[in-house]
Amino acid sequence: MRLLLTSLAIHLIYSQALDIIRNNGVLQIVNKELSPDGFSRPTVLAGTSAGSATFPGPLIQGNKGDTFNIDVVDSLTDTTMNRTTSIHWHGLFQEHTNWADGPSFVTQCPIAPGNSFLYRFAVPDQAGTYWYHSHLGVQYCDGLRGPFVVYDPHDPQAYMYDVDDENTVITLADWYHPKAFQVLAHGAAVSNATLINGQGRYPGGPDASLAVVNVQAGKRYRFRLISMSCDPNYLFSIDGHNLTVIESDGVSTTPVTVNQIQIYAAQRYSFVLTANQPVGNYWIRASPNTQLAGTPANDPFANGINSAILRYNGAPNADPVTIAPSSSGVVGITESLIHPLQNPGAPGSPYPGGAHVINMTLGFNAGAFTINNYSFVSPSVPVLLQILSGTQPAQNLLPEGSVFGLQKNEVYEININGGTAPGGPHPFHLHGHNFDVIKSFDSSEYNFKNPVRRDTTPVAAGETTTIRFVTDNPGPWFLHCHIDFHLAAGLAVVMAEDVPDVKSNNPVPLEWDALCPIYDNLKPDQL
Ligand SMILES: [Cu+2]
Repeated sequence: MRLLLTSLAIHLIYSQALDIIRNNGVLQIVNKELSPDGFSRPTVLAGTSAGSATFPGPLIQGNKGDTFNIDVVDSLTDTTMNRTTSIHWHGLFQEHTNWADGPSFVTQCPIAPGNSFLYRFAVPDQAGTYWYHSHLGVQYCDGLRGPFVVYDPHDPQAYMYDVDDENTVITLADWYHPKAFQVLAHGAAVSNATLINGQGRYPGGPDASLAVVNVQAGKRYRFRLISMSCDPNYLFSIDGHNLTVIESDGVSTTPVTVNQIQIYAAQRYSFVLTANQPVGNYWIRASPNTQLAGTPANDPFANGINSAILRYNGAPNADPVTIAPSSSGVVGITESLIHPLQNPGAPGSPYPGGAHVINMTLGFNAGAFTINNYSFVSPSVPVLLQILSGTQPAQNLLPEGSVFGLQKNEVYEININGGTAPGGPHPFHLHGHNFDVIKSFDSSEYNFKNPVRRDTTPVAAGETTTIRFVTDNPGPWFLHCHIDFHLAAGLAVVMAEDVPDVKSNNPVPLEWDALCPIYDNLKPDQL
């Protein structure tokens, strides 16, 4: 009996298997006390059932070509945080289902507590690493974030790896001890802990257990690295191992081998790691650009902070004693090194301005971020509902100054200059599309031939980032900084794409029509 209990306890401690939703399932959104770093706090979480809600949320998975049915059930009760919610499926195009994209007040009214909403969408032509998160206020910083992987049964790079499953997903997240609205009110955010696969430690805190990623010597692993960050970017590395990048944000890339990956909020990379080192334990490191509150000077990894463990089968159950590559030995990834494996090349003509040009400049004024001098404030009627109700042309859509009308089947070139906005680089994310980054934030070179193709790219102060995409997906699509505290402070616009065809292209379900009337009748303590 004693033996049985011991093995059970070990199982409970070391079993970190993610809950999995295969294509169809329920996502229960609940409040729960959680102490992933040894500090207990109230959170907002997703689970396949109310009792099993976790951080991060369940892994949603399926194959290229599949349809997904995710029933989001709002069971939130904590009146000190938002009780309404909505979920965005980051990186998925939502062709013909703009209504299922998720951002509150852009494509839907929030889901009310005690209610549910079925997100139903197809993924006909995408495969790779994605994630989902709340798209209401700063709710995802309180915990509502999870991984979403679309597998390609005919992956052209399958020959490069042996293992690709739920155990090869690596999530990075910033974790805060105060609630997100308190962090937001404080101004510049400094996280308390870095969680890798939902586990971590904070400076001065207890020795909470760290995430362990298991490998077997000789095998090749496709790790899917997801930044679920609300703010910091991370320098990610695994001691003693090279990382061969083969995907950026759901786009297969020609392989490029590095030993460190700088990953910005909401970005994803797949990398192949060959377990070719002596059997042992190796530090996995994720150092945030803004160090954790209380981090010892010059040691961002003291006592296992910002760390997890890569453990070979047969290695002792012990902390690694490995050393990070010296700064001179770092081989990092930049966007100039990343090229799409299939159909490379930007749309439009191969010179700056060889497309419909839109210029945007970021700014900051009286505590709010601005784009071309307008700070985004959520309209009371979602942009999609405004369009379906007949509001045209695009310049009549609210919020005033924050909606850009785009004509259909054209190539657009967006120049985003970081201007004087503080807190950068700002990782800009466009919903409904991938884009080609013909000029990255950290380079003066243009690339029209094979630029990185992705859905989130940084914009730095005083520098211009230039992206291109084709307007083949009618709908209002959010374009915003993915530092969630900056989005909440107005760093966003809406691209109203092909407004005349939005209605016929995006038939909405009756349940979508019901969201706003229900939401508009909520009492203050239900919002
Ligand atoms: Cu930002």
